[in-house]
Formats: sequence, C-alpha cells, structure tokens
Amino acid sequence: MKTFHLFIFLLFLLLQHKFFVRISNRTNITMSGNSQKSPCFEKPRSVVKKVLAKAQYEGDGAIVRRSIGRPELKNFDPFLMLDEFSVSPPAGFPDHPHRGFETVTYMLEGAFTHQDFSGHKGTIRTGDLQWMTAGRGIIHSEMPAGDGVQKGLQLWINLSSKDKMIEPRYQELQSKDVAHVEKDGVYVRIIAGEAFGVQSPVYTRTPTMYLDFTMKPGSQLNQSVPESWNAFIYIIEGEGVFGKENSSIVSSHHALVLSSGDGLSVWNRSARTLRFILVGGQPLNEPVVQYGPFVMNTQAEIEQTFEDYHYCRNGFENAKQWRSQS
Ligand SMILES: *[C@@H]1O[C@H](CO)[C@@H](O)[C@H](O)[C@H]1NC(C)=O
Ligand SMILES: *[C@@H]1O[C@H](CO)[C@@H](O)[C@H](O)[C@H]1NC(C)=O
Ligand SMILES: *[C@@H]1O[C@H](CO)[C@@H](O)[C@H](O)[C@H]1NC(C)=O
Ligand SMILES: *[C@@H]1O[C@H](CO)[C@@H](O)[C@H](O)[C@H]1NC(C)=O
Ligand SMILES: *[C@@H]1O[C@H](CO)[C@@H](O)[C@H](O)[C@H]1NC(C)=O
Ligand SMILES: CC(=O)N[C@H]1CO[C@H](CO)[C@@H](O)[C@@H]1O
Repeated sequence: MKTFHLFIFLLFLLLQHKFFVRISNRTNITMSGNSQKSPCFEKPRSVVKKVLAKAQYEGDGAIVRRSIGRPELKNFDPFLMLDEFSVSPPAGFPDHPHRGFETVTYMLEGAFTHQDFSGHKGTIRTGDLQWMTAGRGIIHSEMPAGDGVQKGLQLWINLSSKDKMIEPRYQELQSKDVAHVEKDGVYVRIIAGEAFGVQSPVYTRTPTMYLDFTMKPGSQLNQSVPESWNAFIYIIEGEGVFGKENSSIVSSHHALVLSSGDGLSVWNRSARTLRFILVGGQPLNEPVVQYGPFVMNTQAEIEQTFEDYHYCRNGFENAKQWRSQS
C-alpha cells in the first residue's frame, strides 16, 4: 500500500514537473514574441489616401486646417470632421449649436474657454481634453483664453441613431490625468483606447481610439487597431513613414486614410521629432444627413432640428435667455 502511494506521489511530481516546464516554455515564447518582434500583424494597414489640410477661415476670424470633412474626405464613418485650429483673440467660435454627435477638443498650445447654455463653463489648457457629447442639443461658445495664438485639434464623432437624442454630457481631462507611456523613443498620450497596455479612462459612446504619438528620430512603432474600424492619421509636426516601410515620407498637416487591417507600423526617416495622432472608430453604418452643425439620419430629422432650435424646444429650451458672457 505504502509503495503504491509513493509511486502515485512520484508520478504526480513527474507530471507536475513536465507541466511546469511546458508552461514556462510557452510563457517564454509568448513574452519574446511580444517584446522583440511584436506584434506581427496578420494584415498590416497601409495608406490609401493622403490629403493636405489647407488653412481656411472658420467661426469668427479663426484659422482652421480641416482634414476629415473637407470635400475629398467626407463620409469617413464615424468621423465627421477634424480641424487643427489656430486662433488669436478677438477671433474665436462665438455662440453656436450642436446636435447628434460628439466633439473632442484637445489643446496643443495655449488655452480655450467654453461656456454653454446650461451654465457649464471651463477653460482647457495645453494637453487638456474636453470630450463633449452634444446629444439632443447644446449651444456654446469656444473662445481663446489668452493672448497670442492658441492651438488645438477638434474632432467630431458621429453618434448612432439610438444615441443622437441622449442628454448632453461632458468628460474633461486635465493634461496631468491623460494616461501616457514612453517606450523605446516613442511617447504616447492615450486620449481614448489603449496603447502599450495602458488604457484611457474616457468612455466613448461610439467605440473610438485616439492616440497622440511623439516619435524620436530613429524610433519605430507597431500599434494594433481593431480590424473592422476606420482609422486615419493626422501629422501635427515633423515627417514620417506610415504603413509600408518603403512608402514615401509624409510631412505635417497631412491626413492619411488607412486601409483596413489589424495594425499600423510607423518609421521616422528624419532627424526631427515626429508627432501625429492616430484615430480609429467603429463605423456606424447607418444613413446620415448633415446640415452644418446638425447631424441626423434623415432630412425630416434635420428639419425637426431646425424647428427645435428656432422655437427653443426638445433640448434647446435654455437657448431662449442664454448669451455667453465676454
Ligand atoms: C523547453 O525548453 C527547453 C530549452 O529550450 C527545451 O530543451 C525543452 O525541450 C522544452 N520543453 C518543452 C516541453 O517544450
Ligand atoms: C525563459 O525566460 C527566462 C527569464 O527570462 C530565462 O532565464 C530562460 O532561459 C528562458 N527559457 C527559455 C527556454 O528560453
Ligand atoms: C514591429 O514589428 C516588426 C515586424 O513584426 C518587427 O520587425 C519590429 O521589430 C517591431 N518593432 C517594434 C518596435 O516592436
Ligand atoms: C525596402 O527597401 C530596401 C532598400 O531599398 C530593400 O532592401 C527592402 O527589401 C525593401 N523592403 C520592402 C518591404 O519592400
Ligand atoms: C453618422 O451617424 C449616422 C447615424 O446615427 C450614421 O447613420 C451615419 O452613417 C454616420 N455618418 C458618418 C459620415 O459617419
Ligand atoms: C527606422 C528608421 O527609419 N530610422 C531612422 C530614424 O531617423 C534617424 C535619424 O535620421 C535615422 O538614422 C534612422 O535610420
């Protein structure tokens, strides 16, 4: 009996030992796969369209470089617009309405003050972020908060038809609270989504990724992007090589539309810092009717929105008495 127990015990040890070896070998394989050659994309994304965002006037004397939303880059579901703005007082974006989508304002330099018709008011500064869900309706102003040129990015993200008339909501994040990681000469600020295993706290109603990358000369990046999402790049500063290793160099103020695929690789080819945003989102695949600051699904809904705005109802009630203060 005793020998039998000993036999079982030894067999157990033996099996356990084998088991551990297996596990540890497998762990090693996974780890080296991630840290050295990682991640080998099954279907790397490449650049399918390159558009220069030319400067134009918008609002009241503000200069914007529009990429998404310009005639060559419309209907990039779920994105409606991306503006790189550059504004000196007294220019700005005085009282104007929104319905049916979200605006994401990210300050690159300087500060902007916003105030809305529900009494919400605040200032965002360099590196701060405001994620505003306009939902059923907001009227607000966005004006420079300091002297000189104030710069930032504003992205418009569509809401699905079931979310278009939700209550307005703000998510504000100060620069110090924006998740960030630095790895091998690549610094990333994670506004939405995930990079290098770090996740943003921002909740996005339309699933979205928004990453701000700064790459030192000589650095290289592999970033995964969900395969079915639409994704693009906007270059803020410097120049880089995107998608395929031997593709041509692209410089600042260009937007690059990416093919579908599970990830993106980027190389620098210059002695300067490269800074760009990578933005991706799950397409809504629903019909759209946009009229200026209103984005709905049908012509009838747009007409309804104009009426609501005109008669101050269905979300625009506060518009009756409200004017922003200067
Ligand atoms: C584990 O790795 C070692 C060293 O590379 C190798 O000799 C051994 O055969 C591997 N064991 C298994 C179970 O794969
Ligand atoms: C597994 O990784 C450990 C720690 O990095 C290392 O000491 C060991 O040699 C590796 N084993 C194999 C089989 O690569
Ligand atoms: C990116 O992926 C490629 C191909 O899998 C690999 O050769 C390269 O080392 C990776 N780069 C980084 C920084 O992980
Ligand atoms: C890129 O160009 C280099 C040198 O011109 C060449 O050796 C390499 O094979 C090319 N790589 C690809 C993926 O085409
Ligand atoms: C915008 O949102 C609507 C639905 O809410 C959707 O049907 C449409 O495809 C979207 N359009 C764009 C350009 O993203
Ligand atoms: C991967 C790559 O293209 N690296 C280049 C980045 O920039 C430096 C500086 O110009 C080059 O030396 C590297 O070859």
